[in-house]
Amino acid sequence: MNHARALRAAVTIAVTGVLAAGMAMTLSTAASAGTTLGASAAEKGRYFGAAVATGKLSDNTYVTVLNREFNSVVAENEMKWDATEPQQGRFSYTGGDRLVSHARANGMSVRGHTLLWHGQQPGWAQGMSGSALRSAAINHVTQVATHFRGQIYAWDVVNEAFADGGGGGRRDSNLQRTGNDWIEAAFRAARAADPGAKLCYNDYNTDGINAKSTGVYNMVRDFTSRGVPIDCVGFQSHLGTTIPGDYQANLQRFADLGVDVQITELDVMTGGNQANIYGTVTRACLAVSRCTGITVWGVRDCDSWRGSDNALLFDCGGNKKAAYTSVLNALNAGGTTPSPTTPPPGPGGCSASVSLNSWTGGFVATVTVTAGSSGTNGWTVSMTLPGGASVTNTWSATASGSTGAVRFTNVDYNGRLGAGQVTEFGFQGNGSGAGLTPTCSAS
Ligand code: 9MR
Repeated sequence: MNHARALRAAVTIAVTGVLAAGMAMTLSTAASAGTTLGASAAEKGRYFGAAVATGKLSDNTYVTVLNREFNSVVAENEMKWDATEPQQGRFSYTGGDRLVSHARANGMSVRGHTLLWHGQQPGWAQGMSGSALRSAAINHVTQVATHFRGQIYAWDVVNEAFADGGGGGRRDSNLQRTGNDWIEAAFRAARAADPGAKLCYNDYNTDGINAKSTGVYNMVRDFTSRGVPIDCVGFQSHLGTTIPGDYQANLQRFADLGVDVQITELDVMTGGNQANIYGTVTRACLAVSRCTGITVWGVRDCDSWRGSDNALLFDCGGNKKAAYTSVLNALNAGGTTPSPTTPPPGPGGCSASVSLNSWTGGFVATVTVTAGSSGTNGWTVSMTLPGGASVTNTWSATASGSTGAVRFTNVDYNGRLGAGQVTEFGFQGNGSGAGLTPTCSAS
């Protein structure tokens, strides 16, 4: 039992003092279970997100379910190349910015999807090749990641670059034909543009151990061994009526390479197994300590690209399906390993954790603030920098001091957090950030 549950258990026992102790414990267990996907995932140090079509943000049922249940969002289409750079060098961020402000206003984190992909390229890029395409692609990565700098938890830097079938090799595309190193060039450009974002490779049909996922695995192993910046791998998990028996083992083998893993586009064919498969995916993520969160690819069945598959957690009226209950029960079950990067919130107050991207002479710290069971009106994170280290630049927080004991206070848009909600800020420093231990206090 974590602190929040212990506190609630104590409160429940106090108010039900006339009941037998066993009865009181039964009640307290039920009361301590999270009641929304986001809050329950946050209790396990993870996020639970949905892909959003910003055009639906004016649909009341849609927004009610989205805001109640999810604490992370990703743009279903609005941050893709055709949307963000419809003409070469002319950038358009209307939809992406709208999603980011919705997320900020509601204490949600944002996944960025996607900087480079063979799909949904603008016409002008589809017609390009060679070094002209390479420089246009890298410029796209730099411009878009710079625009959203500090606001994205994790970017799908490259999407779906591996071929289906047995070879485990790259997919042919105009990007691939610019040279096999296009993926690492994209990751390096993304890191330079937004050093605080986690950088992911994202793909489908990689949900078990197979030739395609092994191809990705070999690339990630190569990148980490050569210092190419990669932090995470996304497993889309567009599933049919079965789930690979080695789904969890596959996540674990990537985590063992030293990267985070995320379930990024989950949806499951309707049918007898749907609820079970959703539960199995959720349990697999909870069992892998570096699995930091799950995103479903839409809110209601009728919002899904899969049409009549009825592949999501809510029916078209916004009602919870059996699959929803299966996910929630899995999130609320005990005995799982918390993610190292986002600890569960304590009772009341807030908690904070830090992840570092370091190089010789400098570092970027990304700090995750998680509200406790009472939520926050504002927060302050304190930490002591090692000797010789100093803060040079801060985003999504205000720093007081730059050396020694430094305090970071929320800015206007990220101070108010609901119970279990998560926000991030970051700072860049000179020197070493090794051993930073943040403490959080809430107001
Ligand atoms: O859900 C997206 C749909 O609205 C678009 O029409 C489609 C176009 O390619 O892309 C869908 O999202 C895809 C995602 O970006 C990458 N993985 C597969 C998703 C489903 O096709």
